[in-house]
Amino acid sequence: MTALVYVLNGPNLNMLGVREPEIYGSETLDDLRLRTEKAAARSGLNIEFRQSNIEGEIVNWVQEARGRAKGIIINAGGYTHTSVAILDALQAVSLPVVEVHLSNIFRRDEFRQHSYISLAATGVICGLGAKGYELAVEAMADILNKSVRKA
Ligand code: DHK
Repeated sequence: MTALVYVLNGPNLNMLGVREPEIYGSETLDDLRLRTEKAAARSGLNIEFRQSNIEGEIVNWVQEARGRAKGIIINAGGYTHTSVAILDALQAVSLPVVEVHLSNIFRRDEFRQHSYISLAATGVICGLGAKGYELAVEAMADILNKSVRKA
């Protein structure tokens, strides 16, 4: 059976396309979803692609992934830098996690250079724009095929 992977997007990613395109690119969230779905089809994965501006909803989705999905790809947006709750949820479900960011968070404001999510992530992809989502899917397929260690 084809493995299911949750692709979770945090706050303000619904604004892609209009939001600071010089930083986040010109593709919309829908473009990103299509791109990610195509990459998943190539890698033999099924994805559930979601976005929320609400921290608790993301926590609920991470918990829901347990038992349903084989892994989680997450761009937690601004919650990356603030959310102990999302980190706790990711650690609680013990699934492989690939963290992704469109921008290179290490070339930006100092507060963006720390990620709570990274503490639960097998790997992090950032700074490669929308392509990063395709790479995250490929990486997840690899992790699931090889069952490499989760952290
Ligand atoms: C997206 C956001 O919304 C920011 O809050 C993060 C991340 C970076 C991104 O690059 O995709 O700092």
